[in-house]
Amino acid sequence: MIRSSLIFALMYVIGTAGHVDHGKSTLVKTLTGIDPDRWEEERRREMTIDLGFAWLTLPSGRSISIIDVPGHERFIKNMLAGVGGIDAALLIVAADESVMPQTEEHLAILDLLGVEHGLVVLTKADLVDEEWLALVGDEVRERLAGTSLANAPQVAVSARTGQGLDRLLAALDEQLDHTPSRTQAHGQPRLPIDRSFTVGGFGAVVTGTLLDGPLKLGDEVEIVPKGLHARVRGLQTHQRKEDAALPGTRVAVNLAGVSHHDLARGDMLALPGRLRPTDLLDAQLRLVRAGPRPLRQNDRLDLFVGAAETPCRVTLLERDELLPGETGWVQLRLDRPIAVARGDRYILRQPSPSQTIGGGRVIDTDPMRHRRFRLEVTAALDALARGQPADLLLRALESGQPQQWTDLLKASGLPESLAVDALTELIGEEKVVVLAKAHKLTSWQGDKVMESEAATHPLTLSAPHLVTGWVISSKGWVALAEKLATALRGYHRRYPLRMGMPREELRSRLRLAGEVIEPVLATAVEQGLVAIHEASVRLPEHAPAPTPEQERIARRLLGEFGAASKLARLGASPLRNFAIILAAAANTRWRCSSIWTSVRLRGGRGMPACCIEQRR
Ligand SMILES: Nc1nc2c(ncn2[C@@H]2O[C@H](COP(=O)(O)OP(=O)(O)O)[C@@H](O)[C@H]2O)c(=O)[nH]1
Ligand SMILES: [Mg+2]
Repeated sequence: MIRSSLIFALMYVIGTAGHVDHGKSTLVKTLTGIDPDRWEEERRREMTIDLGFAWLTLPSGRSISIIDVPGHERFIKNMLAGVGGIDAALLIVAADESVMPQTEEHLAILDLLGVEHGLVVLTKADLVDEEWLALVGDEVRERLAGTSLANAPQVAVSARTGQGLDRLLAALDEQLDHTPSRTQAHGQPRLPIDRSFTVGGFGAVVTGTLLDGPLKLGDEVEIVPKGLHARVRGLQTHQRKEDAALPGTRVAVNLAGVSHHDLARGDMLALPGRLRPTDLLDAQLRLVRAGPRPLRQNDRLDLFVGAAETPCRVTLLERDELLPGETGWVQLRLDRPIAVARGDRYILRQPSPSQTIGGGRVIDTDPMRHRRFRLEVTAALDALARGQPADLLLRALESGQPQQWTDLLKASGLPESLAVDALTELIGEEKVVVLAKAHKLTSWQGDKVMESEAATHPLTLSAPHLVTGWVISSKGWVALAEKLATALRGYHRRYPLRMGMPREELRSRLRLAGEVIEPVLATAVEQGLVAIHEASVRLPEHAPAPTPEQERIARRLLGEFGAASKLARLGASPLRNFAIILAAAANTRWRCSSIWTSVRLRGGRGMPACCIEQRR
């Protein structure tokens, strides 16, 4: 039966961590009834080699997945493939042995991955007395100080006697009350594949912790970096069929159109074309405090990110060497392209002797090859680390707009390629408007030309197009357009006989810089907000006409000159023009010096005319 996954529930993925033989797998089996040691060899050797998966419902009704990891240092790669997508950790320390090397290494990894939620579980409590247990608790607390798990509560349990198990579940529930769920993420789904196998009659199945967005039955997907295409034929979470899987949950995906022989741990399942593989990364790197040695320029290390791993070389961008505990900007040059996204956490290990060196956050997945010791490079990375490129760009824009693209680029501190991508994204989301090119205005003579020019507005962005361009946030544009309309409306009310407001007057009224009024007007024309006639700007619906008051004055003047009856014979149109001229004279700034009731021009028909002078 297909359960509707629209029934919304927050889900969490919990990972175990800790030294080999400290009771991780036993605890998972005791809590869930599921033996996480799946392989015959694991059961025979009583040792976890690969990742194990189990699930349970907490007292609160919350559903959690548990990833059980191997503790033995030889299998740390498998541990890293599973720990990438967890929300919280159970750091497991056997009460009879206390902190051991892989307790430390797993803790360092959780810290580098930024896992802030979790519990310390002191297992095998049945083997020690209270006093000893307290000593172990103190030692663990000391080791946790300064790490992301510094505030993790401790619970003592025994899988053998059942002691503390209820308290453990309650404490976990309480931790998750404060742990953000990723279930509601609405980005593009991606699944770092941690297992691939075949199920008789169904074909390829891959599993992983789904990230960033929901995956649906029938979705077309791509396997990155291999470039294989497939279709989602089946979805399961906790062995239940679903028609959609939510991010932040463990998912098994049955794929049509691809063989499981072509798939492996470390591949990424994503929507087609959404994730480009990369072999060059910009990243923030922190070295573990207890690291073995300084990191030097061009050192060779192993990179672990998501479920993927590859050898790489490290370019230290601002230092000659980085000491244990220090943080710096690096560029990672990968031996093989992998699928990775901005913001992903990663781990670096040295191959021999095998040891975790450091890790951090990926900042740019499509950087240029940087030269070292460049201030502009590290400044751009600093900016990127502070936020998403689109947010940074919008923030920089809103600090003063409209802004010329080249200035905005500088103000945002972003590398150009990222900034152009961010701008394209913002335009797509209708959050930013690129103002039309000003030069169009000069060629505009009348409304017809304006319309045809408007149709040539560039639909695609390129950096050269932007170089001289002006940009404004959509909010800023709406406000500016409103000010523009208000200014024109007021002007038309005061001077109904004038064609429009002089551009220069409008510019100073709107407090715009000299060079920006033209692009603003060009855009307003394109959007049909204003029309332009020579040097004046008007609302499109405005046509010069006397007010009733002006009409009245004009008629009175005509009457006073005793010409009304004669003029009337010239027809409505000239009379109206003449009335307008007279009415203009009635305005404060002008006066009529002489009026001719009929002027014959080059032998044409008689026209009413007058001479208007500015008042002194
Ligand atoms: N006395 C006692 N032994 C335990 C307890 N939990 C696990 N063990 C034993 O410790 C050994 C290692 O356990 P296991 O779960 O495989 O450790 P892992 O390597 O951390 O997964 C096994 O022989 C377990 O039976 C416990 O609470 N009390
Ligand atoms: Mg185990």
